[in-house]
Amino acid sequence: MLIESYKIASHNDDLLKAHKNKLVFTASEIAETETIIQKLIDFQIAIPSWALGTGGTRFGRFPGGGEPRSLEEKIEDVGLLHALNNASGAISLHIPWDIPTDYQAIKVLAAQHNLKFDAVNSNTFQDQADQAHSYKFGSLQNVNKAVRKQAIAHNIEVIQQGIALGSESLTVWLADGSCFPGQLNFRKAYQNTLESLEEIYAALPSNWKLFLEYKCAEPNFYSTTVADWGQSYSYVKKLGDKAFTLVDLGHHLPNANIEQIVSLLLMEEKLGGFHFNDSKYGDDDLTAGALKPYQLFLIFNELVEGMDARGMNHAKDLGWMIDASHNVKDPMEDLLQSVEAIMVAYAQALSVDRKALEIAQNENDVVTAQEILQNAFRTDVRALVAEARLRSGAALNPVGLYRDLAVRKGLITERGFKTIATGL
Ligand code: PSV
Ligand code: MN
Ligand code: MN
Repeated sequence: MLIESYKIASHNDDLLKAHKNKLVFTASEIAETETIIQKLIDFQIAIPSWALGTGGTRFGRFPGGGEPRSLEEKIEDVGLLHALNNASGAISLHIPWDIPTDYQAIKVLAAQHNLKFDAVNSNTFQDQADQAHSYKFGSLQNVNKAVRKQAIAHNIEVIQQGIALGSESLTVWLADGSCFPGQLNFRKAYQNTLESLEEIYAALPSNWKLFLEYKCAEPNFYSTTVADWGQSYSYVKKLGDKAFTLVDLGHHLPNANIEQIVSLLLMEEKLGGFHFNDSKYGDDDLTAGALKPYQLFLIFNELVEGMDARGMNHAKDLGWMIDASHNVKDPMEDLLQSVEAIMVAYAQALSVDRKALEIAQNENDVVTAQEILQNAFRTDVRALVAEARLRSGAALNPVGLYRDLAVRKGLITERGFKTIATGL
């Protein structure tokens, strides 16, 4: 299924007048809107291949229809999102769920949809049918060297696959840890993990990055071997210049100050990228910005401040991705909503009066500092985000057009109602 550009153009024509009125008002409220719009046009958020199907919990799964049944169809789905918002120009593959049979054909298909291959993700948290050793008691940390070797070899194979596709980074998320006190020698688990990561790191091409995610709990419920940003930092610091910490918003203990973590990792030159989602209780993987939009804004506020302080390119120097699960919504609609929420938070952060904030901070004027941030957060920037889409040939209202064109219905007709996408 394709969304022809004339359909987008006619949708935009219908909404143009109302949009332009809002834009004029927004421009009267915010300085340098042209610079902000250009930054929004450049900003792309990768879509993970595992988020295109319905998720589930251990209590059940309620799939919608027309889900992608193959890597090709996953690429087509991301292509649809990108056509609608021009902000989802990359797909992140999970191996072995997404192994291409014909690399050249997959690359051609992705290029037809203007998509790049973002980070490749290894999987040592599940046992595959043909594997010799089980990951029941961990992978890179395992007390058994043969298991560690198998997990290392898998990661190196994922790098090879990524090279063939044109990816430039490997994301490692480990389920390793323990469920009961005494199960694990923490020091040895750390050392085994470090040695394993060193072998993987040695296989990275010179232009590649390794991202190490941390997660406070689950699937292990007593300890996780890369549990928080400090632990991830201590590994990536030892690994070398190509290794970075990856922040997944759902992987923190309650009330963690994620914006401060981001700021310090950036300062230490060890922030690699993001997995966006939102949560109330744990790794809920809900739509970005659905519950804590102010937190999302504060995170972007630190990102913009820290990246500008280091002269970094917002669009290119960090990895931006969604990592979400969709239990009750159409995954495509949810992903469009997440991208919109991320763009809004980014635009708000770009609109912060940094000079005034710095003066307020230096004068310990707490009230003014708070006013500046809250003012940026409470100013409606949606017209700027929409304008960025309009200028790049995407839809003024992506979810609205997705519904008007009955995209899901078309996918069900094409693929059938009972489809199961591979994913979390
Ligand atoms: C599990 O928590 C997880 O959601 C991690 O965040 C990874 O990024 C993802 O799975 C895919 O491996
Ligand atoms: Mn993640
Ligand atoms: Mn997660």
